[in-house]
Amino acid sequence: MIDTQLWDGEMTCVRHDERTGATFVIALHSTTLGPAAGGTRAMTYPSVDEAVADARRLAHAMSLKMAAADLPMGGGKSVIMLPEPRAKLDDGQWRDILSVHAHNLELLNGSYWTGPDVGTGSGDMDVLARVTRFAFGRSVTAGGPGSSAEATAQGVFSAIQASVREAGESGLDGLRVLVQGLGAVGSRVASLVAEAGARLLVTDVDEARCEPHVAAGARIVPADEVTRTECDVLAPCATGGVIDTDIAATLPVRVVAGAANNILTTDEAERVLHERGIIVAPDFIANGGGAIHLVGREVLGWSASDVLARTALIEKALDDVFASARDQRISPLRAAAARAVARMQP
Ligand code: NAD
Ligand code: PPY
Repeated sequence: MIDTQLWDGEMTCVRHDERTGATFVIALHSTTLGPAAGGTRAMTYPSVDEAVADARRLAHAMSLKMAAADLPMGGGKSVIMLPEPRAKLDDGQWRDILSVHAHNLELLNGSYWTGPDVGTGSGDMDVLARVTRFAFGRSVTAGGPGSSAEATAQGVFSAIQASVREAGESGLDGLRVLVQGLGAVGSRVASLVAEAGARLLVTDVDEARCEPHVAAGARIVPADEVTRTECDVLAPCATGGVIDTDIAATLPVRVVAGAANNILTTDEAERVLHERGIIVAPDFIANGGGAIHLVGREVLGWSASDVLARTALIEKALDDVFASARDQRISPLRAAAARAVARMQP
């Protein structure tokens, strides 16, 4: 049973496609600042309810992200609940799934624009864009701005720098930074923090992704020991939902700042971390570089260097959020959400 009570967003569309076996969920959280936008996540889920809940949580985060970055878009997200893991689908099945999704986008006629997310990439946006205009993030060869990973990683690095200063450090030199997930974003974040003098710890379920960093001096942490590993900064760059209330009570770190959306599972986890004096960079600000890249390049006509300049402002945005949280004696997450919501008023 889909819960209609516990979400303050505008609309959720759910479509099951018998032929491909995929279920499509498109959540439009807010269109106050502009058309809803947010990536398409394609993966398996235990149930449609969980796919809907994920789409709604992610769409909410997109509204906050757009408002926090001062971008003229609202928040939305698509989830494609796959019949089997992506790696088990053949190219034909995947093309059919994308073709249904392109039709969904056409039906929404610009109220929602998509882009890449977990399980989709620039090449998939190229496929969608053959049918619909409402896809951001096509590859450079297809005339698009290409991957947002570089901008996201730069923004996360800025967020880590602001957060360690808030924790009383002058910089990253000598600090232990654990990067969880060494994909498109995490591998770049790992390189940036290592270049800044941090002692790098890395983990990925795919151990081969750790190898280049280990060769450059990083230490591997087993994937299931991440939240028990003592370090100065934990940078979750794999999936969300890393820190629940129990983990928050014991997490042996000083700072949490990463790329994943919705790193904390509950408000209670946030309260516990705040009470313990752990600095948490709101993820909808820390990972805003991707949205700045996509909306900046595709809607606002920015160059790559405009995008980098805007992404660098994430550091100042977080300085302001931390200062306002201190003044009001609330957590940075609450201070950041209050600012974003204030910007979202019609
Ligand atoms: P990616 O798929 O390229 O990389 C994810 C990596 O995490 C992979 O190497 C995977 O093996 C690893 N991983 C998955 N589960 C893990 C686990 N439990 N423990 C350790 N490693 C695990 O994804 P990405 O583009 O690098 O994005 C990383 C995160 O940042 C995602 O949560 C994404 O939603 C978020 N994000 C990305 C962007 C962007 O521009 N790419 C923008 C905003 C937010
Ligand atoms: C995200 O940043 O979490 C995304 O979903 C990427 C995105 C950003 C803006 C428009 C479309 C996709």
